[in-house]
Amino acid sequence: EKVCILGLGYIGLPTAGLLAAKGFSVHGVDKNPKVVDAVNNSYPHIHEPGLSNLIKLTVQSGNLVASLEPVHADIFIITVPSLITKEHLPDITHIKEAIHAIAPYLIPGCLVIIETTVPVGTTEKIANWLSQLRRDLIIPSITSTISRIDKEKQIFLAHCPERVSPGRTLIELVENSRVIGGIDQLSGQKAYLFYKHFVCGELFITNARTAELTKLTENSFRDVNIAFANELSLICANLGINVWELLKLANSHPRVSILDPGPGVGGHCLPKDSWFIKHAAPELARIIHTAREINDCMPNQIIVQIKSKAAFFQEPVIACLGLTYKSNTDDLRESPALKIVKQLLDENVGEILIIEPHIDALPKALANHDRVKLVDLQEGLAQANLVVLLVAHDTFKNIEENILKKKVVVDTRGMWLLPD
Ligand code: SAJ
Repeated sequence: EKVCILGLGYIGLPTAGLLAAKGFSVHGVDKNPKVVDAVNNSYPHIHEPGLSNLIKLTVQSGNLVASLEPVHADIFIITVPSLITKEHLPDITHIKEAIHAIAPYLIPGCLVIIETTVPVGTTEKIANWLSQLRRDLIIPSITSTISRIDKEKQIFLAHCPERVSPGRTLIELVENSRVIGGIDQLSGQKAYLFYKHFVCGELFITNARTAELTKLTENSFRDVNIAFANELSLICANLGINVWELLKLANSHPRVSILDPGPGVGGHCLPKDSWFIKHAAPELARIIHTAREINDCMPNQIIVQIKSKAAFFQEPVIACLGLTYKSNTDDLRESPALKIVKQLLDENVGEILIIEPHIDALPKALANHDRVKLVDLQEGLAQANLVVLLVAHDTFKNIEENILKKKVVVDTRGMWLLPD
């Protein structure tokens, strides 16, 4: 079977490689010519364990080809990003563009799958767009009953949100269970049969709206739980209690499982998805909204802490350990650590030494500042008087205690401050 995947990013490219390795003929589409060239030259533009080899093998075997335009296929998978505006409103422009791009290539019997996390009601919207773009085809809707003749012109549509954690993408694409939301029953079943080829986790079939809200709920659950931990960290700071000890003790209860506080919640997904729920039910999504506000204010809370410690020194030299949005990745999307560093530089708090073993150059957002340098761990620790841990990369675990004892430390991840 031929699969056409739109959007060769964090989800699309690994999925393309995996399907090509399973024997599907995969045509990957991206509007960025650099991405297309990189894939066709067997050189993936994103870092993910195992991805480089997979792309090399599948491109060389001829099963994976990338281009700027879609082709006719049996299955279309949309993995372009959904976005959020500055006003926290959902923006599904890229999805609309992708649907317009595939419309001319749809053939009767083909299946369109939306893997992107989307606001509730988007799959229905897509069904409407498709029916307007292709009046010669029958696009099912929840209410439609399709006559026998029409069945020959029918296509299928389902939402099957991705669930992978960057850094474990190739494992989780196969092992995680998945929720499939068909726009109608037959579409759900068609998508089920497709995912059965490569997913060994369970496959649950439901309707499109439920699948959409399920995905948003998963990420929002995490956002709310982290906000609870962050709120506790602020309460603890106020009461002179070590939050890491508190959480270790509270989590020893069999029915308590609080996540870790930190400098804020980043990445492309968690913050955006909570806002999608808020947008769908503004009056009702109260905890979800408050949680967002708490997590969003964390970088500022950390900046206040850093500034109060930097004030001990006439010439603060601040080693910032980690710049990525979470540990053991090179991913800088919506990183709270990056936000904090940028703010420290804008406010001229001191000289900043960045220690980020997962990148080899400072990102553009910091490039205009002259009081910031990317250094290695040893140099950073030697020169700094204030050490700020922003990301819990494994490489930071083994820093000797007697080195840290000589420094003023802000540990936003509890890596060093957890009592034995
Ligand atoms: N974070 C904390 N404390 C914690 C856990 C995370 O502060 O205890 C922070 C991280 O440092 C990071 C942010 O939250 O800044 C998000 O990290 P994450 O590991 O919670 O999530 P993501 O964004 O890498 O991936 C999430 C996952 N969703 C869930 O775990 C419910 C993943 O399965 C989804 O596929 C992904 O979003 C997505 O693409 O939607």
